[in-house]
Amino acid sequence: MAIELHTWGTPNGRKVPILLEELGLAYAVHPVHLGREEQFEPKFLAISPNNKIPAIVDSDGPGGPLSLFESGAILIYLAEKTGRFLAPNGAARYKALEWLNWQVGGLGPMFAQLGFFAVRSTEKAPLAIERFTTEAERLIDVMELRLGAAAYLAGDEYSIADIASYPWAHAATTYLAPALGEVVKAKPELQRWLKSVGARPAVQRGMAVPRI
Ligand SMILES: N[C@@H](CCC(=O)N[C@@H](CS)C(=O)NCC(=O)O)C(=O)O
Repeated sequence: MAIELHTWGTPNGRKVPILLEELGLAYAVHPVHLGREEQFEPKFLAISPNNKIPAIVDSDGPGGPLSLFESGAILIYLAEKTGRFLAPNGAARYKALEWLNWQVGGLGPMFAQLGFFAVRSTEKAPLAIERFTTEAERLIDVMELRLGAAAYLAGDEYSIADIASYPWAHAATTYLAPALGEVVKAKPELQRWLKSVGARPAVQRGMAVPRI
């Protein structure tokens, strides 16, 4: 049976389809239109009580159907279900979890706040824009430093940490470009990584989900 994926076309929404594409798992997409507030509908809240995408339902879960929200939990679950993109033990596993948590707790929320204050809001709050621009630039510097020391975020291997971070790093060059300008262009290691991860066919297919 296919995995049911509830998502929308935002950076957080694209992490799970990228992994599903990488794994070649069958999945059915259920778009949750955020602009129409479908994330507050009772049938979605039943699987994602925090009213945020992404969420999945796997009818073939451990001991029966399993619903999950929070992209980090979903990526770990799918990686462990298939034994791919997350080392089963050892330092490589913890490095991947470290950078995955860095994305979920840092890169995602800070970039999202930057998008809200600097791009989407019609009212411009200078202090908030300055705060989140500085923080976004700091996180970009952290990523540049890490990718100068390792091919991928977790080390030598492409992992769920890269999958989680790619849609947000990509957003820094597209949706967030009005706020961040040429900042990413000046980071050669980040550019190398963006090119290499973005060239993967599964990443390209996942980034196009959901098709509306
Ligand atoms: N920590 C969550 C963040 C998810 C998230 O922020 N999703 C946003 C879209 S990018 C959302 O569903 N927003 C709807 C809302 O807040 O009402 C994750 O990684 O899954």
